[in-house]
Amino acid sequence: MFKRISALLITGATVLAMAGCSGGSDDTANSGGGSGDKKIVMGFAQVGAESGWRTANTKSIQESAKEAGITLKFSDAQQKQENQIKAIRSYIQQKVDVIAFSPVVESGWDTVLQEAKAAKIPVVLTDRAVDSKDTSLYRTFLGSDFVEEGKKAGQWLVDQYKDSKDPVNIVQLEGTTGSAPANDRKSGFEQVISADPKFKVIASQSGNFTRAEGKQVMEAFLKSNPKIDVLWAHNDDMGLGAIEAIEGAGKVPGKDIKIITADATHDGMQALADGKINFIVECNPLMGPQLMDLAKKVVAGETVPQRVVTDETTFTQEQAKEVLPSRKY
Ligand code: GYE
Repeated sequence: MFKRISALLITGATVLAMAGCSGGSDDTANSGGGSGDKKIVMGFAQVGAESGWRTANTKSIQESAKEAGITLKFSDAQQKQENQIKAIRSYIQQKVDVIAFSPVVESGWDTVLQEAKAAKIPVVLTDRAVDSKDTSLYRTFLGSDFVEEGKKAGQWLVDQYKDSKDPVNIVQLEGTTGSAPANDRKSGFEQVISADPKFKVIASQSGNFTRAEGKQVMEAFLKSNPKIDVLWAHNDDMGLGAIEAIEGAGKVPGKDIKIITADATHDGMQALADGKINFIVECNPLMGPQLMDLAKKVVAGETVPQRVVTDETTFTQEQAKEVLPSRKY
């Protein structure tokens, strides 16, 4: 017993030291009294703090861990895969009961996932997927259907322009290169708009899911493309950054350039209600309670579904005005 505690303390110190160089970590550890019922320990490797969505997601995970009586070890990878891999390795060393993480990109996880499997620590993917062929490397994947989200964005556009024959020039702000939501939202959108050749994506570039980069890339789009009809931004934050760029160029967001985004965070919904965004595809970050539930089942050795899809909707400007006061993120 004492040996186990001191081993934990030592590895805990190593992790804190490591986290110091990789962007921070905090243990929301419950003191638990040191004996009695054994609390589940979860190591969670978060992507970063790049967007309003991510902030809400982190809060949901931290709060629901507390509510579920799960000890959470949390690290922020600052959008860098190598930091996430380091965090996962440290959770393996600490022999946590379950590892959960939201993979910043889809590829390159097989080695570390095999290490977790060899250590018999179950892994739950949350929010974003990996492209590993071997699905036994993780127990379940909880998150949205990003292809479906892209399709919803495309469908709104098709409906908007159904009576027009003129070309529609679209620019796209993509999420983090190589991430599941960027890959899938792009592909879902293209699948729908490609049915009609009047829709043309004239420029497409990553804004890394942040406001600052969304603004920067939109400024460049505006300089090199005199006629932009529509912006499809893979998240609200990039859309909000782009709005600043559009206003800076003397154009009216939502009118001169129609804007579609994904997430439906509070700031995004406010801009939608104000008429600066035209349509938002919801992506729900409040997956903490479901995650804790799955973690408990997985640790107890219960069977869980391989895939748990989050329920989501879409919002027009009118709908945003109605629901804004009751939104939780
Ligand atoms: O849309 C974006 C965030 O993975 C679904 O990541 C998530 C995305 C979300 O940075 O705002």
